[in-house]
Amino acid sequence: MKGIYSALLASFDEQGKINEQGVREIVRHNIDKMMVDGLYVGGSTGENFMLSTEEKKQIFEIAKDEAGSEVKLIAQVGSINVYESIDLAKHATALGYDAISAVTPFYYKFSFEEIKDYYNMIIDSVDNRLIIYSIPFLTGVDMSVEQFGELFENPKIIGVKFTAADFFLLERMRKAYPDKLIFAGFDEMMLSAAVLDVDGAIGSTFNVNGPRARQIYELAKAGKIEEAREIQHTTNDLIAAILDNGLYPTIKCILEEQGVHAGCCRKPMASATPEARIRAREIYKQYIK
Ligand code: NGF
Repeated sequence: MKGIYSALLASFDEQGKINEQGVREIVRHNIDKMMVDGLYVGGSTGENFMLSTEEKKQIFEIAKDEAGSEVKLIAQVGSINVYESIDLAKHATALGYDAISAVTPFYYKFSFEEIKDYYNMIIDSVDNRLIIYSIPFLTGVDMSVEQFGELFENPKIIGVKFTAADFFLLERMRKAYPDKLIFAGFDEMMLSAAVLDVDGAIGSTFNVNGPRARQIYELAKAGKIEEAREIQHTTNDLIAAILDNGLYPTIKCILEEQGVHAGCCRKPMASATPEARIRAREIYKQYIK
């Protein structure tokens, strides 16, 4: 399961309906052009938390149907409705997903015991493996190295997608759990995470910057830090420009520039304005074309 995974974007039409052909094109672009090792389906980048259960299942189905066994597939099934998560976990497992992942339950201030119960309920319902999705800046859920350790006591919980800038915690986790998979979640910090020996990375910008992401990761693993740093600098010029212009709408516009029908965002998330589209074209020409 190690390697570079694109956090898969979803494609919607102007009415907010899933554009199946667009999703298929995004999958193909990631496999054929970005050359990623896998896809993380139904994450933040997939605008998952704004979708109905049936729509989440549809995205899992389309991605699996298009990707087949060409790359590894991880289905993000987390929800504060744990019964929905279980339903999604069963669906993704039946489709043949290589692993499931679940964001820490959010909105309410759940205790650690409740969070642990949530993870065990989800993974114990399926014959599959689970990767914890930790993204404290969006969920407000911070866990300690010991708490991760308690979750890892379930052997079916095989790792974590670590979207945080806490490199002290990351280093402690790496040392404490050498056999668990740790995926870096912030693309702009990939070099630092790779130096700490993560097992891979999962990111939104890999949908348009996959080859550079792989270079950074592989150079860092080979100890070629200066070369990796140069590519991280260029990558971060790109990421800074994308963030400044609107993260997901800009990545979608950059894909559209390449003939991939990435479409609109799902409301209440706004799609790119005409000005943002023009800026996205400039970003594409400057950093990617
Ligand atoms: O989009 C976010 C939200 N984070 C992604 C990634 O961690 C999320 C990250 O690639 C993800 O993998 C998913 O669930 O879809 C950033 O977009 C990127 O580093 C730019 O900040 O924070």
